[in-house]
Amino acid sequence: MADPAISQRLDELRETIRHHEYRYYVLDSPEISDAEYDAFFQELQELEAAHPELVTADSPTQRVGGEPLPGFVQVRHLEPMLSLANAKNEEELKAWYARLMKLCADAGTDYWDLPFVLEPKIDGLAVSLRYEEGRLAIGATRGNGDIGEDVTQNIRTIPSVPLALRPEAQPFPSVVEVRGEVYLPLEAFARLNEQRLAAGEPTFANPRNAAAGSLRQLDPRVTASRPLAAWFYGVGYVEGVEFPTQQSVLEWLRQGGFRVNPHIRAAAGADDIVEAFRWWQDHRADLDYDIDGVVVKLDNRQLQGVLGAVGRDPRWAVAFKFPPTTAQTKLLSININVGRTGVLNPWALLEPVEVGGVTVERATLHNEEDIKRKDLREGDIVVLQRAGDVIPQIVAPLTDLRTGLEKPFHMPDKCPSCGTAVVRVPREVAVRCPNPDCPAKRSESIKHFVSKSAMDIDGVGEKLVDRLLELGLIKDAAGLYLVKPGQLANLERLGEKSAANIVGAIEASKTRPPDRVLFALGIPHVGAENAELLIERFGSVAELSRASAEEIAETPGIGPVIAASVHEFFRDPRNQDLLSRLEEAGLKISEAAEAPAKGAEGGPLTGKTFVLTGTLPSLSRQEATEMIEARGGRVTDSVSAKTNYLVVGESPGSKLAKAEKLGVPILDEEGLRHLVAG
Ligand code: JCF
Repeated sequence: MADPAISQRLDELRETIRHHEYRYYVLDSPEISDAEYDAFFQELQELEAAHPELVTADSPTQRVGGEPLPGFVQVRHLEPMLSLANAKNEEELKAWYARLMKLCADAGTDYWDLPFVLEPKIDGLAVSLRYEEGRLAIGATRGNGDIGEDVTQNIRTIPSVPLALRPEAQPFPSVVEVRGEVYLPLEAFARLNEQRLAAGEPTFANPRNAAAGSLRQLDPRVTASRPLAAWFYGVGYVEGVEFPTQQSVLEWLRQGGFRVNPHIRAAAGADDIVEAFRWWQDHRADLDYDIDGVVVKLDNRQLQGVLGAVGRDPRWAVAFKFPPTTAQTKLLSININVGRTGVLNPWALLEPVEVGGVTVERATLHNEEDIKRKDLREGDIVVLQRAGDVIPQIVAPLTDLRTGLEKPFHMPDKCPSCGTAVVRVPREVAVRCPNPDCPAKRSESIKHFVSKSAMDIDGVGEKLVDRLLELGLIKDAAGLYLVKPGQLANLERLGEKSAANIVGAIEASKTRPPDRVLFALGIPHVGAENAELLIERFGSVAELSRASAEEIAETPGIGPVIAASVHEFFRDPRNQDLLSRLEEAGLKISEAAEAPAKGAEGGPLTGKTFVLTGTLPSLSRQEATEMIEARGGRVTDSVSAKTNYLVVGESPGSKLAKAEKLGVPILDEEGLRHLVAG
């Protein structure tokens, strides 16, 4: 017989630990420190080790038990697990709603004002947990809806899953199936992939796959090492209890100790649903788990029963999906583009596919290492992802779908444009063509020169640049200024009028300020921002071209690598020649930059760099810029470590995330006004 004092202490400890696990994992509101929790847990472990006969299956120490399984056993759900029909857009949602209202009317229900429940649709794995006499008996995957796999020993390792129902779950059914979605939080997903990468193991394409891989593990110790979590949203079979509404199910789940998503809300009417959908669309990026839409459910369970299902899809619920931001397609080939600095940039030609509302047929591949790391091969089926307005990324190949005919990628050792042997830059992943006369480099340099953020020569596009090079009408950017309207008018499909316009645009570019000219030269590491800093310091391009690397490196914000790059560029006789021909053409090479606007010098914002993103409530971009510049501040386009403030309005872009990552202070319009007022 066990010592009653020991049994009592064991009960107390288990009760205490369960309570604190519930506070921590389910309510996200701990009452004690980790150390205090650990002390209780250790005491329980020691007491159980001394009295193994008193260990119970639902003891908090028993989440990981047993050895790896030889395979999964199938289990039949007591009540089938349903799925959801999709509504892909507002139109489909409204059609679903109208059909539902009609069905409700046919069923004799007053159909205006019917309450609905809206939940975020978790992009995880559906599970069903069977509790018998309040204890977790079986945890199963959805499978085909009727029969799933028994993953009980893995489900038990998820700390937020109650091993026993809390007695507050009233009424307390003798048997109940609880339905929910298991997922891997995004941060845990990122960490897991980092670890796998470091260990040379294949990475997971997305958090959903990672959660699936973690739950369908034969060794529960592996599952336990993955910080899975779960949200619960429903019940299947329930012995002897009727829940009148979905809200009452959710309330019972909360009472029973299950994690119920805090963003679940009520709605009435299609407009309400659409409004809530938009809210989630705007806020999904703030969540630490992926959601792929909103689940819309009729609240009344009796009505749900009357309406029934079509196959596995209930008529009383729908998944109102976000437009997909990922897609799968075939990687047709990996090609090389030679950039203006000679860097060989691989890019992917894809079978055209729609991602997030746009058709994509190309993706950048960054560099050779990136391709190797992801093990991308020509012919692979790949997962594409588009986040917001960003260029699509290839996330990963689907290695399961390989046929064996896929071709691994090798960086060419000769420049694809001119055939010169490429060089690997020490300590850089890049591979460069060293040939200064490489036609691809020439063409890319000129395209950069005429581009919007550089000399902004309207009408001179990529095609025209290539055509002019082909015909030998130009050799470099300076050649543009010698082109005659007559020469252009002879080109295919170019009338006299457009030829005159183009020459006019080239002519007009001569007035661009020195920092734009410097940027347009395309010196490695000299973007628009660094060009501004350099001109601020040296006054003119000519002055800068005579400076030593040390003098250049003294410029605030310019490091030795940039300084060396600038110095090297101007030492090259070809570049000196280009510079003098640009000067002859009339560009501002020796001419100093105009003094900053009156009153700005010495203003309260002198030396401060700002970046604007999103729409401000009352100031236009132009107005905000003028306000900052009038006090001596500068406004630049991209966020970097040198940015002093990010000013954020409605619908900010990726700059916000970048600023947060770099720890750049963030202001709203009011904050900006305060700062400007000093
Ligand atoms: O979050 C989910 N993935 C989710 C899936 C939420 C629900 O309320 C569901 C579901 C699948 C079927 N409800 C049903 C009936």
